[in-house]
Amino acid sequence: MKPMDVETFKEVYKKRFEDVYAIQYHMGSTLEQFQVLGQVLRGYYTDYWIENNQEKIDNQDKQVYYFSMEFLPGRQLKTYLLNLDVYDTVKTGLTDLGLDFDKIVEAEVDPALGNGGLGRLASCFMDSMASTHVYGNGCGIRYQYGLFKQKFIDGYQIELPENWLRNPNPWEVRKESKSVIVRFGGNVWLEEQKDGKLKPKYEHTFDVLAVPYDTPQIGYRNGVVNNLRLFSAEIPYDEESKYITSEQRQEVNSITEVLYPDDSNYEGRLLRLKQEYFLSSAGIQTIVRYFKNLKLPWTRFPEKVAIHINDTHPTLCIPELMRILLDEEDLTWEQAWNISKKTFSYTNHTILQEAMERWPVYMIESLIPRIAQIIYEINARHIRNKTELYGSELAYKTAPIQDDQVLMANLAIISSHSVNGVAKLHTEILERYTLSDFKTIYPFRFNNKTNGVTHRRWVQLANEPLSQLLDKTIGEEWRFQPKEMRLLRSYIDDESVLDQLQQVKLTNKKRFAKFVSEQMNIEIDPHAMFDVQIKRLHAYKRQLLQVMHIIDRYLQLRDNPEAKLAKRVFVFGAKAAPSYYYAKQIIKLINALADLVNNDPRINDMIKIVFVENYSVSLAELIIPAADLSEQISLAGKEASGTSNMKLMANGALTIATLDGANVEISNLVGPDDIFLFGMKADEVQVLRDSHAYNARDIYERDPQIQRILNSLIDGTIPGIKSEGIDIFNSLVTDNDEYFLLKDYHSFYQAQMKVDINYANKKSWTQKSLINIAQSGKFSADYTILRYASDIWNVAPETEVLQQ
Ligand code: 26Q
Repeated sequence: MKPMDVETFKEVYKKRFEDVYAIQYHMGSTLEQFQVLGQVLRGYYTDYWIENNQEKIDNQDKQVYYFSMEFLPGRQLKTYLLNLDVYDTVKTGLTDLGLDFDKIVEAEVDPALGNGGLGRLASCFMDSMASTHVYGNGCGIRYQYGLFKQKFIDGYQIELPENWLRNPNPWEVRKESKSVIVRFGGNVWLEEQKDGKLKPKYEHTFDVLAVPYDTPQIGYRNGVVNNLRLFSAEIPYDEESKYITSEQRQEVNSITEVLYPDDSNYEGRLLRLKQEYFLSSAGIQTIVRYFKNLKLPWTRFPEKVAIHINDTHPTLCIPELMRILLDEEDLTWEQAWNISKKTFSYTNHTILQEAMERWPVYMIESLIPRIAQIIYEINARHIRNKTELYGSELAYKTAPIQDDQVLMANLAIISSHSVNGVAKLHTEILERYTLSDFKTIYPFRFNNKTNGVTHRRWVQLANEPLSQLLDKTIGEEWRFQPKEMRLLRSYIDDESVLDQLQQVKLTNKKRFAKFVSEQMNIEIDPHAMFDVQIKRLHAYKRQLLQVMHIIDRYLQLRDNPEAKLAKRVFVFGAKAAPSYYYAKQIIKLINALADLVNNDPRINDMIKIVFVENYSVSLAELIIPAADLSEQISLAGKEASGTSNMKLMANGALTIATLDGANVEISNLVGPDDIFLFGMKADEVQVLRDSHAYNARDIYERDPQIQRILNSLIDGTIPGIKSEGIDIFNSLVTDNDEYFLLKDYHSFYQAQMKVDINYANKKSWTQKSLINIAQSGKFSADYTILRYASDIWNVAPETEVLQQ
């Protein structure tokens, strides 16, 4: 990498500051200081970026395009500094100049262009692709407003707009000259050409300009700079655009105005469909333009391009590529179909039926008529071919069009060469149940790719004290090769290392405690156990199960302040979809319980509840290193993978978990002594549900412990709640407890008591924590990406530094 020394950096920084703001650098605001640092850094990395873009054209290496409606990158500054190997130089330089490095870092906005797991995964993958030499290009939407800002008012969630682009974003580059037109609506018909071929003709279409904004994705000290391309919808600036009405102007702008805030509940809104086609069409046109520059025959397209679709949201990429190949490039259906199938691959992220995308045919027909025709043709051919081979029942059951709806998963599966789940258990459930009909027809199409997380962001940057301890103890190789963290295992009986590990945790807990004190006015004891559940609020994730456990402890402590229970701080971070009424009631319940518990002198500060407002990537970076216990308590069979489980593990938290998603793999890696398992297994849940024998009211009536907890929801014990208590009570008792909380409660409670006992023994707890850290390297997204690269995308990165 290019050298940069502290003195040169300081000179360049000062000069740039004065040029831009015409004041001395120390007179600037933190935001101005950040902006200038951004510019200086950009000046430093653009050479690499240009070089990489040129190499891409010269070498003609196969490109991967990762399409996702969501990216959740978090702040970029520290990642750039780390990966460019100038972190210490810049930090020292700024400190020498009398500036506050940490404050400058915090001045960057955290782009919230995603809801949760799926978006964050996309960003971990962008980081890992660059770091493992995979030529990966992210394709997404530059929403003007990201996921809403969450506020609590009187304990209720209020949503405020997240205007993340208020200040200039120093990393993005607007590439107006690379814009493309996306066509909506109008009429389309096929007209015979002179050569006898049919060509579609369009009239009265509504044209939107897709303007790309590029952000570099810099690899870890390897000179690779990939690209994240986000498209923004604008009015085309030709002569005719002068006559556009203000309604039309508004219609264009609305396409990329705001991210849909639902993460596990599909709602068939026209605007969402517009967003999906907008991304698909803009991205595919860009790829086609790139490929045409290579001047190769179309049959070689799949050799040069792999297109991955992150869940079904960008599935319209498939008929869009077909459209271009058929209509604009004059390929036959068979040629186009073969090329498409070899090019596309699809990841499924959910088993929840309510999250599956189904678009009414009439919507697709009126919004994108030519695409509708292509989907009809895919459907007709599928039924014809598969009926011949497997009979009509299977053919119809797997068809993309059913009951006048387009089932996006079906379309994605039949048109791709690879379908993967995101954890072993999840893939098994897909193959055996959810998608078993497809498994019959395409037995080799399915594969598993367990999710991963980037250790650069989640350990190296978020947890500097731990990173230093690792360097000192096992050397620095783990930074390139996260599996090397396993070397830590041999220090399991090293008192000094265990002591230092405890110190690291304490340091991180103090940092979080300071934040909680300053921002929330709650004093928490850094020696208490920090028990953390951070994820979207959803019934299947069972935040309510943890609430039941807290109420249980609270009531016990109120009866007997001397009860033998560990002192705990319960940390929650969770946003609810604005329309998800039940989830919002649970938020109110947690806040009301926090009010009660945090201020009740009778329990001697043995419990504190900290529900952080507006949970985000940046807050995760603060909370995760401070966690002792990681709550992964979804109903078995519902959480596709989970990724906070991996991040928490890597930071030395112990996991309390059901055997769901990637928890199964965590459990296998650490062994039964170093994880707290409880609850029904996925197959037991299935059996119980199918038997229709579950009776929650019965449990409530017979079980005094559960009865007491649930009664506290309706008898005034928690003064802050109103109708919420009754509704939540009813969801469990009257509506038969859809997610089996009452069934799993005792097992959960037992596991929590075991946690208490284990926590009392500091040394053995720290040993368990050490094992968790040591084993977490296996979940590096670098390895996940290498498996996508070799098994799905068929690209062979230069991996001299990274072995799987
Ligand atoms: C779909 C249609 C209309 C509007 C919104 C949506 C939509 C948006 C986001 C549907 C789903 C999502 C997000 C899903 C998600 O985050 N799933 C999580 O993905 C993680 C990464 O694989 C897994 O670890 C989690 O288990 C899974 O819940």
